[in-house]
Amino acid sequence: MYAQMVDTGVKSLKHRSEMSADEQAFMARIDNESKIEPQDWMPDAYRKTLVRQISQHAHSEIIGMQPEGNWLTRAPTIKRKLQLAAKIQDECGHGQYLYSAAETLGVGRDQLLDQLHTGKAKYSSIFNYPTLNWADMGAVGWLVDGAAIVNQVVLQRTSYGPYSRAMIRICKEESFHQRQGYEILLTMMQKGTPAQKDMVQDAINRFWWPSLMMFGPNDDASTNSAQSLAWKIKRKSNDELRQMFIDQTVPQLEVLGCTAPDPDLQWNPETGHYDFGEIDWSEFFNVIKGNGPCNKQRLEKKVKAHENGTWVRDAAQAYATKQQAGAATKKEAS
Ligand code: BYC
Repeated sequence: MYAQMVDTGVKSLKHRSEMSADEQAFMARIDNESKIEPQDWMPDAYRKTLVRQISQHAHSEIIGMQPEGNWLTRAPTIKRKLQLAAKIQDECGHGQYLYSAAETLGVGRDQLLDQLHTGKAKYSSIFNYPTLNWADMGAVGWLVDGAAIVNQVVLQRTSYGPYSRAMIRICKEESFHQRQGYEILLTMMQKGTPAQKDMVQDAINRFWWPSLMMFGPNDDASTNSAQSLAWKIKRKSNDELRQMFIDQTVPQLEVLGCTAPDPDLQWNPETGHYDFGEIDWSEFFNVIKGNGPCNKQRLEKKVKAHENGTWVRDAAQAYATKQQAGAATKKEAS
């Protein structure tokens, strides 16, 4: 399960001289920072790579609703509940924009959903961890959405127009999510009981490393990076983004008065960055293979929700068919 079965066909980077005239013209547009649009010619592997990444991104937004949905009925106040409900609805909207962006590449939404439901497509590793206490809602907003923004701000400059434009809208909303998460934690740390403060530290302890894993494997193990960077689908490498996230997050951690579960985390005045400890990559690869704490549960819930929604899709389809038939009759009569 979760082994990627969407082969993009990229074996190695092509030298410019090996490229066809179409590919060379395409690369010239990439070099000039022109956006590639749906009707434009593009290499087949560029299209496949985009479908892979955008659909994984869409699936992550949709599956990512589950860990937070778990706390909707237990939010501590009505305001917290409203904020959380709004955030979860935003994530659903992000999934829809992203599926629409993927569809511009000639793939159907049904096909993408089928890949998710049958375990052929991946979604972000982070959503396979459980949310065990209310502080987890803060940690998800602050760390998970925080990591997502670092990645997505850069993706606003991705070379494919519809993906880039979806990212601009999404980033605005993610920024609100990150702040609401941080504010939950800050309130618990400043006004909470000792037990509530312990919950915050516990949530950070559990979400710290998985958040760092969101950026993907180290650059030397990142199979897709070289080609995706050459096509400017990705604009920064996994390790660069991870470092940016750590550098901006540690000062916020200090304001909270909490610590990271990493004894090697320390400021390095020579590099101007934080040094940090080794990520447990065996855990990461195990999670993306389908063996994380919640993979099975997340997928089962998603498939069940899809099956339960069959009547809604059928009703919408019947309505659309009726509207189309009505419009055709009117046209004939006129
Ligand atoms: N989890 O060659 P690499 C959100 C896979 S949701 C799972 O470096 P790439 C939110 C990777 O797919 C935001 N799999 O890959 C929602 C590849 O396998 P395949 C989610 C991962 O694509 C609700 C293999 O490992 N954000 O914010 O060049 C509530 C080798 O990796 C992961 C996005 O989706 C992972 N973490 O780079 C709250 C961002 N990492 O496909 C919040 C868009 C790697 O070859 N995606 N893999 O079999 C990207 O920017 C890139 O796809 C990645 C990976 C940086 C994630």
